[in-house]
Amino acid sequence: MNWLQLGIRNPGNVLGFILGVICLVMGSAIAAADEMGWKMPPDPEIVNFQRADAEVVTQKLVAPPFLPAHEQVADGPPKLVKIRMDIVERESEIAPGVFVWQMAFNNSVPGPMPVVHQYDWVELTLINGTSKGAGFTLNANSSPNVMLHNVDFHASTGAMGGGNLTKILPGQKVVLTWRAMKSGVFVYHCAPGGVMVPYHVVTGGNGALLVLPREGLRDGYGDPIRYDRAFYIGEQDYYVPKNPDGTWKRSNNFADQMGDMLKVMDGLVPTHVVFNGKTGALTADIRLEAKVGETVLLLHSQANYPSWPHLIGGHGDWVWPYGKFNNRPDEGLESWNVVPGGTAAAVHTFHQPGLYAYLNHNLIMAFVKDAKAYIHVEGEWNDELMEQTTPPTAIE
Ligand SMILES: [Cu+2]
Repeated sequence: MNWLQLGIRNPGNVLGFILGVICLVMGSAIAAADEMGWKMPPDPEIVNFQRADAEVVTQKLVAPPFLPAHEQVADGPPKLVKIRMDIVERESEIAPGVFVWQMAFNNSVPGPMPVVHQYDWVELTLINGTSKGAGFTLNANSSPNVMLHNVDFHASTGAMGGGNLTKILPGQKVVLTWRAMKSGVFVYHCAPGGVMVPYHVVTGGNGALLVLPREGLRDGYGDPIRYDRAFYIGEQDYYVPKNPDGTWKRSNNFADQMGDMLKVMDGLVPTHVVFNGKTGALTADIRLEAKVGETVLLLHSQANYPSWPHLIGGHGDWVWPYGKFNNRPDEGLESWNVVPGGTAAAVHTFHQPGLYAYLNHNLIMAFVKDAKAYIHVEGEWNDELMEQTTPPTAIE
């Protein structure tokens, strides 16, 4: 007896069978569309595009928390993006009365965030010192550089992330060209070798680079995400030595500071943890703003220590906990991870006006130290989302 004969004897069976087959086909079709629609297979024409054919553009880097002007979706085939970073050794007051000799890419801690698209090339000119056209003014108390520096790009592919190919002495420059094969936000940092690696990193020698997918960001359904603003938060742990009388120790230059700082680093407990180089950088010095209805992309890096970001009063609507956009983002998170030597990316669309704090939800890091930023949001309050339906009154 075949299924047709079975159906003739019992028409209900045939209907059930056909419905079952339709459901099975539709179910697998939906699953296939879902998978194909989310993971974008690389386009061989783009992957095999040659560097010699790439349009050459120069990107003017800016100091964080801001990003250089950029397209969210790549226009045309891969480009070669020229950037320049000057390394500055400088003394900076990271908290009232607390001074650290920093190594700062482009005179900024964290260093600037270059923005490229996946499969673009980055052509970096790295300068140990400052020369004409640097685009920034040095601190009054900066002195000429005394140490060797370089850069290791976590976004790059090749030995030491380019660290061996970029080692330069004070007064030297070098050019490194590499291709951005992975999308995401990636740490870069100075890595001269041995204990110099953590020393240069915890004195500010780090930043992050954004590699956008060519088609732009996608949410968990595969639909495009377009942000109205993007902020780069670079979290920094410091290990400042003290004098015998308990006051913070101050040194003469970047080399002179190292011995005592390494002893504090050996204890693994930071004396200071801040966003963007110094206490109050993103709560007082720089005012971050947004409007109700705007989507904000928050990019967070920590080159040496874990962090656990949280947006008070909002959420990570979509979060890439490792900051890598070819992984489907998590939805509606309250707090998430930044691993040492890593990043996280999150988007939030603001629905209410007010003051929002984006902070490390290890609250000691946020409030005893200063790992926090404020975002001032303007717009109309929505009572449906929140309302004080009874004001404070005396207990009866
Ligand atoms: Cu260095």
